[in-house]
Amino acid sequence: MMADRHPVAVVTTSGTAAAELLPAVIEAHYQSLPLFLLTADRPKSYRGSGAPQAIEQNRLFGVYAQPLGDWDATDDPIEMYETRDDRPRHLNVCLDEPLETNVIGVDFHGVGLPQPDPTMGDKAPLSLVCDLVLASGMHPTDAKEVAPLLAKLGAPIVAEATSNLHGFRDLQPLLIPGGERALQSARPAHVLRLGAVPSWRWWRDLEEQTKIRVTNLTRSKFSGLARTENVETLPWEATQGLQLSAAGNACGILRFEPELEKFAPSEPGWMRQLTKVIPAGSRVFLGNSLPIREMNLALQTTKPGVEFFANRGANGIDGLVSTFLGASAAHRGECWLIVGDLSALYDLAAPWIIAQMDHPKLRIVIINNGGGKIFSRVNNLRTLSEKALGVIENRHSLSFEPWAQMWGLEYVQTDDVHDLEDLLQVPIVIEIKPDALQTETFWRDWQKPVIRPR
Ligand SMILES: Cc1ncc(C[n+]2csc(CCOP(=O)(O)OP(=O)(O)O)c2C)c(N)n1
Repeated sequence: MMADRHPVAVVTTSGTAAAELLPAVIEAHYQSLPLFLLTADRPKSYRGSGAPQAIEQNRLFGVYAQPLGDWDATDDPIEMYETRDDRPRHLNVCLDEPLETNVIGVDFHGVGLPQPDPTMGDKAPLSLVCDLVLASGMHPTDAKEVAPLLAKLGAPIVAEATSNLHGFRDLQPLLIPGGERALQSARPAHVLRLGAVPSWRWWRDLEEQTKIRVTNLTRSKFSGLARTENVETLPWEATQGLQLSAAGNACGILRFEPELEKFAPSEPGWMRQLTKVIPAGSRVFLGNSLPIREMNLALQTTKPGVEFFANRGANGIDGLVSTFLGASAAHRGECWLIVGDLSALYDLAAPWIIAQMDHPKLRIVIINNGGGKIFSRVNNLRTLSEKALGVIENRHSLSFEPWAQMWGLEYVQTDDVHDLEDLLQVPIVIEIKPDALQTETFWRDWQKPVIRPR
């Protein structure tokens, strides 16, 4: 579903099995993905009686899924219709004994791809004058569609890895490295944001910068900003016929090339090293939390056909290994997950499906820094005692080797990226323990104050 934007049904038994879907539904809601939830339920007459596995399932997902019905055999058959809704939908089906398997209750044949908004074609082509492009969370096909427009525009682009723009040669001179640091010096008048809501702090601070005009072109309906003044949000279809022109020069943005070769064993250094060994045609799923930020910093260019995905709808650290496996299922090239240790620990049961997947090229890379190290970067927490910080980070010294063994997966722990070239054609868990001191030093140097352009 995430990989091709086709509707996908997830089918559950009743009770808390249905409730388990909530985090995934929330994520799909914020990513505007057509997840179809089909929950089996006990007979309606059991409700409120305390019968096993009988909970209040109708409209269980609240605002996060469009309710399609609370169906039972006394209702008319339901016919699914083509839809252009990019959102989760929920159908609850109550079943009673005797179970008749030949009764037609729901016909799913009509469920197709979300259709573009037909009214968009009637709209006049949109012209925008902007001087900075921010891009994140774009499906590779969307990135391909918009890349020629951006090349023609010639405005600087600050792009997260999931923008999938780094593989386009024409865009190389426009892609500004340095992420947050480069953005600190930017003085744009009009920002064009493409795709998902960016994770940069600079974006959050735009909230106060009401003079800076923001145009969002996104498949989700979220503007990503609470302010409404000087902010417009347009559907992705508006890219059809879009005419872009650049305003003035490069809005004062500076290029900051992180010297990651000097800091190869640090966390961002490892991201740079990984981009060099991940082969062409790979699908990469970035897991929370620092791997996403650090890859955004480290990525310069990708080999042909490398695609990036991430769960940045609600930023949950749960279900990431499962999401990666789902996104990998239909991809025949190599599939790489790069995920934090705590995030991996939140989804330890995920590999059960690997045995059913028949996918020899799964690479699960765990960046094991001994806990949720994102919290050691939060300024407000720096004054806490080591003990309190240890609790917040959930510090640990666990190894993922027994986990790999439990699921019958190959395992390697390495501090040499060359070990990751030409990996065996079997699913493998790769544990990397970045150098903590080098990581600290890199961030200290990197965060030195920016010299503003005159
Ligand atoms: C389900 C859920 N619980 C808690 C959080 C809060 N949270 C955000 S990042 C993080 C730590 C992640 O640690 P890890 O995966 O090891 O990544 P690192 O910060 O070390 O890169 C936590 C607990 C969340 N986002 N989602």
